[in-house]
Amino acid sequence: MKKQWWHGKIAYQIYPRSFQDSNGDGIGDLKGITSRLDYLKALGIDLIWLSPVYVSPGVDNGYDIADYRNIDPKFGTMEDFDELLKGVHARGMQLIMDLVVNHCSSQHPLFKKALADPEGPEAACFYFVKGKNGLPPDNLRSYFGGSVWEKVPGRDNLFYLHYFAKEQPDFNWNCKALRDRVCAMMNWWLDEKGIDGFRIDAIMNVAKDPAFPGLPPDALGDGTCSAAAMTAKMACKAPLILKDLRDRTYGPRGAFTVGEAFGLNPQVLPDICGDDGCFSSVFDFTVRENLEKKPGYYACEKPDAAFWRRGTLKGQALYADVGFPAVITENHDEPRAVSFYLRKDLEGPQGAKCLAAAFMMLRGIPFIYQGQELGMTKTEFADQSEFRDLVAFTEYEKCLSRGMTKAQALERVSLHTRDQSRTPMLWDDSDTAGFTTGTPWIRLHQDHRTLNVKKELADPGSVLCFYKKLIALRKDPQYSECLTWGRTLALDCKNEACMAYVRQSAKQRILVCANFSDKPCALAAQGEILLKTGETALENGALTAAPGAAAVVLLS
Ligand code: TEU
Ligand code: CA
Repeated sequence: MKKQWWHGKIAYQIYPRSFQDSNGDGIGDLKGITSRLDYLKALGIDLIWLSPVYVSPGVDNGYDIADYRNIDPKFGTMEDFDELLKGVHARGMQLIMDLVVNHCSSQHPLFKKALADPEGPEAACFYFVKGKNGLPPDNLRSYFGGSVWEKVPGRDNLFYLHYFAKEQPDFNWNCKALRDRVCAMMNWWLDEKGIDGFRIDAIMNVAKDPAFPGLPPDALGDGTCSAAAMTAKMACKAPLILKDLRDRTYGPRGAFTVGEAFGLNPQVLPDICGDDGCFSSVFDFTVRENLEKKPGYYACEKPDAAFWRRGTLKGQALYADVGFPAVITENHDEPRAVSFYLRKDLEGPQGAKCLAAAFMMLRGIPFIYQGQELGMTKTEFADQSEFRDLVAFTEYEKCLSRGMTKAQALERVSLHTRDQSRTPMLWDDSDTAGFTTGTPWIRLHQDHRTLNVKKELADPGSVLCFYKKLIALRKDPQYSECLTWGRTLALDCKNEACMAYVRQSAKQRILVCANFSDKPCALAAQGEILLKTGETALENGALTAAPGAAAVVLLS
């Protein structure tokens, strides 16, 4: 595998709605982000991924785009964007935008024209398909629930396709005119605006079987099958489409791309993220995919640290000889990892630091999600009216229909909801956590008086300061070669909840051990502790770590 400039970067995801509000309307915005760039720089961030800020009706919080070349007024203006980009570059950082092109918004002018004339040229950019006697063409189920097919108003037997909400019609990537439009738009952002690359949303979904044959019903048991299964089935077809996209846009420009690519298999990986792959990198979702297979929140209890450990190490092995993954434990679709994966008694700063050590030393580009560096835990939603995500509402109903009580449904949705990671960033101990002077669009985390940037910056033992140390260690010229490119060798600790691995380069071996169990764990090791948290000891040829402790050891 060729070494690339992006391999040593530390990335940070900003969910603009929830990062920093600058005008008191309770919604985070671009000016707010610009005002916090020094914070990110001081943390050690090189690359910022901005979730969508384009013009959008906001059905899926910006992942439904109505105008790809303008900024939504709730986030500011194009001038605000230019300011932000200037500020990022002035600090030696880079900015990548979210590219959402599996689908657009039903309010996009192209789709409006298509809907008005389903036999016209614009309609060729989407999927308009005849049904079966007024019923949908096949049994595929949207990621957000219900059929992927929506009836065209005024027509008895014609449907359009949407893998996500019905307000997010899927583009037809077999249509040349559509591809030309997307490429022109991307090149405009790269060449005219000067952004540094893209995070590419839900991208494996572009490969579809145009015969729409349907698939065998899955575990939901209502005769439908998730669109995810179709995407997985079609995975090997995606590179044909995506290499063309690459060659016409970011490829020749040397821009960085990270694909959100669910449904990969080992056969397709080299084509997706190898040396001649479609993208610079892809997110490793090995942990997540095991959860996504479930037919709904109702069928999915809280996972544990052993589950996280197994999936993470499996992902490290999967990419080892193929490509350089982007590694995550949280994003705007996933709950806070400290609460989701760890035991109750580790659901706090100590557990957060232990998880940080295990995560930040992995092979790949770490993408830290806003608030993760504070050790943010689960937000307590008092009742269902506090949810904001469209998925939370459908999943709540699904829980009830499966016989859960309202209290059980609230608890289960609270565990999984995408709203968990979308509650406001906690900047200080004021009433609204320094996020806004108004009323936040979604409730604040209950611990904002004690869990916030201001407090953690002042406390050298905080989660935030520990993240800084981990980032600095990764970048330390003495160890960066090994921590960037070294292989990951999984170690067996005889304890499922203890994560241990060695990063190994030609010259060095660095051991990482993080104990998420309730018993001390011990490993044979000799050398020098580079960084640690909690109670650890390195003596008599062994490393011991108390529950919740972690250490990074330079092996001799
Ligand atoms: O997500 C793609 C995706 O398939 C899943 O993460 C899915 O949205 C989630 O598991 C449903 O509970 C991307 C974005 O990250 C997400 O925010 C968008 O909603 C989605 O695409 C549509 O653009
Ligand atoms: Ca605002």
